[in-house]
Amino acid sequence: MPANLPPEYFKAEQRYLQAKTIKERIEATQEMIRIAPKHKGTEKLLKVLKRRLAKLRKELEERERSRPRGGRGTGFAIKKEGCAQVAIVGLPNSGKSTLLRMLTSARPEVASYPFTTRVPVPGMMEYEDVQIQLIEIPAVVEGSSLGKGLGTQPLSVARNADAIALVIDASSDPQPQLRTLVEELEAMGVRLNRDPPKVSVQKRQEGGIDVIGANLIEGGEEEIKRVLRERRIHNALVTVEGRISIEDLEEVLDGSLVYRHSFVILTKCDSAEGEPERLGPFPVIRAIGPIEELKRKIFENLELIRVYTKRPNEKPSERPLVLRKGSTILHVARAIHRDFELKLRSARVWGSAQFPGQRVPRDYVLRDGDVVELHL
Ligand SMILES: Nc1nc2c(ncn2[C@@H]2O[C@H](COP(=O)(O)OP(=O)(O)OP(=O)(O)O)[C@@H](O)[C@H]2O)c(=O)[nH]1
Ligand SMILES: [Mg+2]
Repeated sequence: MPANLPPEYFKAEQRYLQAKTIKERIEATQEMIRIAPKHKGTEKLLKVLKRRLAKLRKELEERERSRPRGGRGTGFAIKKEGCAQVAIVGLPNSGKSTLLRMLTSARPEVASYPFTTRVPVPGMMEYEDVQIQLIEIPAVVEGSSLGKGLGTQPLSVARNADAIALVIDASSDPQPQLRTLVEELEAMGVRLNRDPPKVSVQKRQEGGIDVIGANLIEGGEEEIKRVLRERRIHNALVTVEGRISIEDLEEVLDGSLVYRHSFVILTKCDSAEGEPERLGPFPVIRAIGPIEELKRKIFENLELIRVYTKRPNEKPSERPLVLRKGSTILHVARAIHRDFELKLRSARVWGSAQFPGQRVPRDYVLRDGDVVELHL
């Protein structure tokens, strides 16, 4: 425990220990994070507190979701429509509403003062034959995850979305804007463009704790067992498939993290020059030029594909199945009906195949626009 924590920190800790409700525990933890000095010596402490915060928020979210109707929900969640829900997240005045107006028929107010948009605003982006739901999230500022600005609710809507568009104003330095957005989302347990740690934990009735691939985790088998026992897990099979840290394992066990695909949309490009192609791990789309082109880039960056199914000697379906990039014939079968996966004998593909109607194996990876005929 670092020795240089101020007395108020311990008072907040006391409040945490005596808290009776999740909300009180969240508030006390936020207070502890706010008070703790930020330097190398407190890095670990802050990490633990932030993880605790994310876990408490998840508990609260789950409790509110399971509450019967008429109870006081967050009142903020937005029903998913279309084939993907994309949250538009940015600092105040970054041009989120302007973007939403360009891409959808939603009409949020645009104004030059901050926090014009105060509740999430959904709109449907129609691109060729698909519909993508965009939601403008009320502005995020440094400390939103601790309740500053419009608080944590907007960020929890973003957490629920399928993908996140980070809106960056090109007329000022992109890096600090990006840092704030990523840090606030991280504090809410949202990891952007990162793969989940390659570890699985299967609880079981007996047999103690077995670990496969213990050498891939720092501290090895002993550390893994300690972390599991701390959480009262005494019987489990742990499979580690890639190099991970003990913190990764703790996060998997706490189940408080979500992993989301994300990209940057640069706004106000009219008043800036030489914007980058990428910002760190994020591809960059410039919000300039023909709208249809902008929609295409957004669709491409969602890493989705459209697949049209057909029956023998018939025309392909008009509405596509929308699947993740990398999906195979088997995913198509599964998306149509669970039975199809078992009954599938062969398949033919038009589009990406070497010749039209080529027979392909079940693990054939499809591309956007492919036509698929399944034979059962
Ligand atoms: N020059 C220029 N100004 C823009 C552009 N997009 C938005 N603006 C201006 O930036 C200001 C804020 O735009 P909004 O679209 O309301 O921004 P917002 O991110 O929704 O703002 P909040 O909802 O308050 O967080 C307005 O004065 C807009 O006219 C752009 O592409 N170029
Ligand atoms: Mg707005």
